[in-house]
Amino acid sequence: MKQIISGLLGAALLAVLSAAPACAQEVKAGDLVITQAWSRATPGGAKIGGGYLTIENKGATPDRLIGGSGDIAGKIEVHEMSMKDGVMTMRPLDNGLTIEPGKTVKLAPGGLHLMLFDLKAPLKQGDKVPITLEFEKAGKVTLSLDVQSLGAQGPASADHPAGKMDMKDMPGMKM
Ligand SMILES: [Cu+2]
Repeated sequence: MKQIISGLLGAALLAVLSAAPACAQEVKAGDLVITQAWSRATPGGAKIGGGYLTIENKGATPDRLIGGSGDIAGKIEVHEMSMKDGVMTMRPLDNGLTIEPGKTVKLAPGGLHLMLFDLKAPLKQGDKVPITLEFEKAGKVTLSLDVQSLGAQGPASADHPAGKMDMKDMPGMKM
């Protein structure tokens, strides 16, 4: 399994890099414009997944992404990934993610992301997974994540490099 995934990784990364910007869906909510909402397929049995999107604030005041929900997952959190003492770690943004006026915030592998916990079913390539995001000002916004290929979800992916991060809070992430 590991060999197959690493073999696929290069091609899959290319596929994701070229496929993700092609997501044409644009969701407007108040002053916010959300585009390129996507996710990656999860291997069978995986209980967590990631979600990525781009949020532009066209208004004059800041807004904050404070949480999310969806039938697919028991819980959705906004996470930030960063290097700490040479180790990749991630943490939930307890105070939410601020989108300053005139700014665009991108959630992408290796950085900010949505974390889908307790997946009710695997994410499959080609699926459109509806989720609801909650913003402080714009309120609840429903959109769907376009699920890209499984290969990009491999253990060596930039998103959640297995073995390089502190996973004690991630019981579902034994790969
Ligand atoms: Cu995370």
